[in-house]
Amino acid sequence: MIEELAERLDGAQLNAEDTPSLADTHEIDIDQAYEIQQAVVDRRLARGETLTGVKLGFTSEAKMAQMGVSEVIVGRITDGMAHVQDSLIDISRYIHPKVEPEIAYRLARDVDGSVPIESCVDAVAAAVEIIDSRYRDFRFTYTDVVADNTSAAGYVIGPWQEFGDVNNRSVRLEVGSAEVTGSTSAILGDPARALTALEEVAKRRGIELRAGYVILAGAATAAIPLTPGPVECRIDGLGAVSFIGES
Ligand code: 0L1
Ligand code: MG
Repeated sequence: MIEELAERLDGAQLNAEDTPSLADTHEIDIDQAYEIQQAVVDRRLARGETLTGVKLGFTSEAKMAQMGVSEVIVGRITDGMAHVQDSLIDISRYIHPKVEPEIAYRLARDVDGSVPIESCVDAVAAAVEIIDSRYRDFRFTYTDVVADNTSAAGYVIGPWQEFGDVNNRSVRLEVGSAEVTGSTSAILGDPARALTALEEVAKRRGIELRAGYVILAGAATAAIPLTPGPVECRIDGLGAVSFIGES
């Protein structure tokens, strides 16, 4: 079942075609969901992609309450998802992409539990995450979204800054004429808490946190649809990150 469902999710991503919720036809527990995620990621790696980091989801109280869970979810990001700042991004490769303003951290050393995770981080940046659930109409259960690598699809990182406190910073994300604003404190009350939450889940799920990895700490606002045209995310004190979506 694990490989069959991973194949289905991987095919949905490759063909940019949605698929029904796995929960419609399968009973999957959270352990199996992370196994499916691993099998999905393994397919990307087998095609030559490389792991570049990890991402967190469900980092706002509102989203946890909506999903009826009390734990963040963790997915994997690869170089195949990475886009360069100010580049043109072909959004036709996605099914129904949305964007989220995020804080990105960079690991300078492996996280092995010997020192606090904060001391493994050397840089922080404004980032935009592109999420693209492989499920029809973004309709999924908690285990569905874990299996689907937490909707990971793309990301753009702004200029790296020296690691420091980035809580209570205002956030603005613009996609054409659509705009959403918020604060970095929406990420678990302080984005630094995403680091400890990540370490705990990663340890339990056997997810490695390696030197050089990017950590996408979670959304600071609700996601908004990614449409063709300019996208810019600005975070107070961290500057801006932007790209242009083209269809
Ligand atoms: O990165 C995220 O916060 C999204 C997690 C998955 C849920 C979704 O696709 O909305
Ligand atoms: Mg996100």
